[in-house]
Amino acid sequence: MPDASTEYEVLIVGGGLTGLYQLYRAREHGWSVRLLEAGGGVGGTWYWNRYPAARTDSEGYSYAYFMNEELLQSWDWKETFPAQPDLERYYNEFVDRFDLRRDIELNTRVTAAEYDEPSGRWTLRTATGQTFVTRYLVAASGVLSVPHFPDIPGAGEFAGPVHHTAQWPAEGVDVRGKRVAVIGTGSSGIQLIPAIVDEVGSLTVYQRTANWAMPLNNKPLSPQEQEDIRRNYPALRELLRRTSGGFVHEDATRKTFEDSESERRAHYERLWNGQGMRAMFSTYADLVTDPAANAEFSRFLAEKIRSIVTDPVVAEKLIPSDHGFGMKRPPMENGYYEAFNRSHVELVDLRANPTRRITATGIESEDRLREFDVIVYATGFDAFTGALLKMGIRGRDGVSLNDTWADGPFTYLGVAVPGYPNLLIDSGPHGTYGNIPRSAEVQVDFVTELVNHARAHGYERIEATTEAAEAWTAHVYEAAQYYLLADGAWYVGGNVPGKPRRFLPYSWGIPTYRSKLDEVVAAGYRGFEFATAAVPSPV
Ligand code: NA7
Repeated sequence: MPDASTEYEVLIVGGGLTGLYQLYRAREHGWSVRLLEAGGGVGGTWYWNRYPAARTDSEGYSYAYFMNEELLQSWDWKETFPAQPDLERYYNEFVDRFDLRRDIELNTRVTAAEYDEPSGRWTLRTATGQTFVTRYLVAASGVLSVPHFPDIPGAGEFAGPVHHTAQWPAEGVDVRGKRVAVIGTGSSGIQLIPAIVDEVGSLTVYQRTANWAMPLNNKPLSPQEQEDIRRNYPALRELLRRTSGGFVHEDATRKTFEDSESERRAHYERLWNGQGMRAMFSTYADLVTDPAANAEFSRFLAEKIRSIVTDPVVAEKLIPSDHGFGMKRPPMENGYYEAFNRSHVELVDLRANPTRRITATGIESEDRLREFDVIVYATGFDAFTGALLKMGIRGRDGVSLNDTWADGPFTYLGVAVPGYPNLLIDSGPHGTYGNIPRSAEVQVDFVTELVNHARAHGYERIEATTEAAEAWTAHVYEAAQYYLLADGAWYVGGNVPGKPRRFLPYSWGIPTYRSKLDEVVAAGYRGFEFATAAVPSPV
């Protein structure tokens, strides 16, 4: 038997928006539960990503928790797209309002999780030497929670401060008048760059792949707009359940070339002036399936970039040449392209001018050494699988999840893995994707009812069958053949060297995912095997 220092029915790993919602549900159903969180506070993404101008690309009111009317009615979103401090405040208020904090263990990073077949329990060990025992291990460890640091020669030699956007210090980073390097031009770099451009002495942006960023067009919400939002939550809830990504943007139904050139142009302009991720969903139905349609919209965006960036050489470097709009998750920007018109900003194109090494004083490229006071990595995450594979998960017979997933993840519904009984996944590969709270709530609600089903029937073990996981994994991959995808996209594992290239999210849309889960429930949890009391240990 494991050395049961502290035993629970359910342990949730991760105190981001998904894990907190799971804890809320667990409490509602009276489970014996504890949530373990690596950070010093709650909020996950919104605890760690404290870099200037970190904010959501989802409209805040669509990003809220929707399960409690009082909570909805009592929170005002001050801007369309809330910034990190507001979101961190929101999750703290959530935790306090529902008295969840007493079940949360902060500064507790899980480093090993081992399944013990005779007892049917998981034993978790933490970086601080604690041991927890649980029947159900619910992983809510996030899809973008393990920062990716590129392997650049000499990386440890730089004498000045080095920061990753996803590990930004709470006290901030003093960049005033400093020579700053930013490596990476994904969503994080594209938010950060214009936010610090006025403060820095000089800014050098290291770009490996140019990105198609569109204006976020954030704005403050007036008291009247806030009131309208509060009044319209029932209709909004319906809209968010209907749209494929759980966003406020309606899915396009028309195809690109059904419209004339001038109609297309007018539509594209409306999207450019619209807010948030609208272009991703509401451009045309064939935007990321038909290469000609995609090229048409990408050309429009390229013109926009040329019209903003005054140096034509820099403008061309900022226009992606290897992928079209939407083949990677598009960043939203606020003054990003304009930043390159400033005389103290330099763009280093890593494909034309690769990095040789990092030195004590700066970054040495093929052309020359550039000296810096601060280096910032905005180099993204080991997405979807990173957090699960870092947790030291070992299932039946001590088999490591890293071995089981060596060629890519293998799951049933993105929730369970054969050979790993009672491991339930709330956020990981093969689950939904889109406006994260909207996709997470579907998965959390399913996991909650799955555990309730087992409890109601006196079962103590839940395990997905291999056949069900094979069919689900094939279903997940099938979606990939319909989409135009960039090789380097993090949702195919393309951003982390050595990671298997696999299509990682469930991309048939949240409504389809929900209906698949409903079918599984209606069929008596088809694809799962349940067992009553665990195999008794030999005396
Ligand atoms: P992303 O979108 O993965 O962006 C990371 C950036 O870092 C991207 O431009 C990468 O270039 C770049 N990168 C990665 N490795 C290197 C190396 N070795 N050298 C230079 N540049 C590198 O992460 P973000 O944090 O910006 O955004 C993640 C998600 O968070 C975002 O999509 C939203 O959903 C919120 P690459 O394109 O791989 O060539």
